Amino acid sequence: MYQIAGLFKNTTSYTKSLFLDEIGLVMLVGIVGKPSCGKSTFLNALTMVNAKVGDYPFTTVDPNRGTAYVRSPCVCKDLNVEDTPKNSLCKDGIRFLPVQFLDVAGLVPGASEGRGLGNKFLDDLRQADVLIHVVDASGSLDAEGNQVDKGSWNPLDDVKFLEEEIDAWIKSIISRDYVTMKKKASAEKIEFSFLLHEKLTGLAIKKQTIEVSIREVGIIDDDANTWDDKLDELITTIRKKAKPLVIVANKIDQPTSHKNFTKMKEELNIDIFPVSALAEVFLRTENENSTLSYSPGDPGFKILNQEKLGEKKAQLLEKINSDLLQKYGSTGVQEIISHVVFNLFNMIVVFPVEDVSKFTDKSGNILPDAFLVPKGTTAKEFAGKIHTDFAKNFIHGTLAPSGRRVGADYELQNNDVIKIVSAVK
Ligand SMILES: Nc1nc2c(ncn2[C@@H]2O[C@H](COP(=O)(O)OP(=O)(O)OP(=O)(O)O)[C@@H](O)[C@H]2O)c(=O)[nH]1
Ligand SMILES: [Mg+2]
Repeated sequence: MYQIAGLFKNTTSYTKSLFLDEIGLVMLVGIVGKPSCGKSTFLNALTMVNAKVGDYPFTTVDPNRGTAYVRSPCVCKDLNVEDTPKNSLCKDGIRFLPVQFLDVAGLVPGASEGRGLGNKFLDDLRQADVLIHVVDASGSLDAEGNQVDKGSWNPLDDVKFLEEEIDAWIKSIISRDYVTMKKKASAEKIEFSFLLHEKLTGLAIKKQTIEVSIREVGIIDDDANTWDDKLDELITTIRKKAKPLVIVANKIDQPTSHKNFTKMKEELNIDIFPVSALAEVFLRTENENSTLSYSPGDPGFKILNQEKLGEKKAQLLEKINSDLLQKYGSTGVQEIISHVVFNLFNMIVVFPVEDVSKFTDKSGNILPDAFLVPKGTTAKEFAGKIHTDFAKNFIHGTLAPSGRRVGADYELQNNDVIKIVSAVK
């Protein structure tokens, strides 16, 4: 049994499945933004890893990593069993599935040409499935993260510059060999999508994403003469698909933030999430100190020990309650994980087992692993995520508790419990 107090730390109670990271079944979310916008605070709010925070630019140089958990109703309730999770946690019939977060150094204009800490941090983000752009919604920092008069900076400029900078980074990778690629394509009749996929392989960009983007912008894949004019548009299209950006309006607790948040929502016309990373860290810390009871995502808290809390913190809590929780419904941090996993990526949860009558693995653990996979994943693709040999030698899948046999093309459903039967022992 895990301890509730340890649930949201990177605790030892979270037993890692052997193959989790190796096969990329855990999503990786990169946290980006200009210096001092609150990236490390946001990581701490999600994971309580204690990354260093400072009110000066470039506090973070080397990336910080942490695990946060997305919630999903667990199948244990429907099956009426008490589970023994291994790769995730289960509390009161809710599974908490791990999602990895990476907080990197701040991004300043011109980083792709080496300014600030240059491209190093972008290279740290190569494997990220999605990027969260933390924006200082209070508008109190310039482009370099230096403090300016509160509200005097327009956060919309941050959104634009970050997109441009990531595009410039991808372009710099392509540019190195662009001329050679074109020559090769013409001489050997090789398609652009093939060459680009090879070039961008380190960024974990799928070939299909490149092919779709090429079609979308109207480039002819095997005609190098059509590439130049649309190259910038192509890079932006690929970036949007391969590294989608979620915008977080951080420091929403500040007086100048609401106006900027509304303006950003109107002008960008996309989902923007109001967040106070600092308030979330405070609430979670006090929960761990047992002065109050608070669970991430809760719309409120309950004070447990007024005396230990002290007057100053009690006043701060009152302010958090009136200016933040009552106004926005929560600190906003937990919603972002759900949004990324279930709205943006359309993930479903699948439970692989060995024994379909007991829902156990080889060691008798009940519903040990729960994996997030994209909706539309087939039984065979899922087998391949567990082990490439399982896909190659796939025979069939067996669903629990029905015992129904399913073939390679069966599309997995949310909360499917499945045994993969393959010729590999
Ligand atoms: N009011 C308020 N302050 C915040 C919030 N989040 C972060 N801060 C403050 O912003 C400052 C910078 O926070 P960091 O988390 O170090 O910012 P960063 O983006 O990681 O900065 P670099 O590592 O230098 O790029 C600190 O003083 C934080 O306390 C928030 O939600 N509200
Ligand atoms: Mg930092």
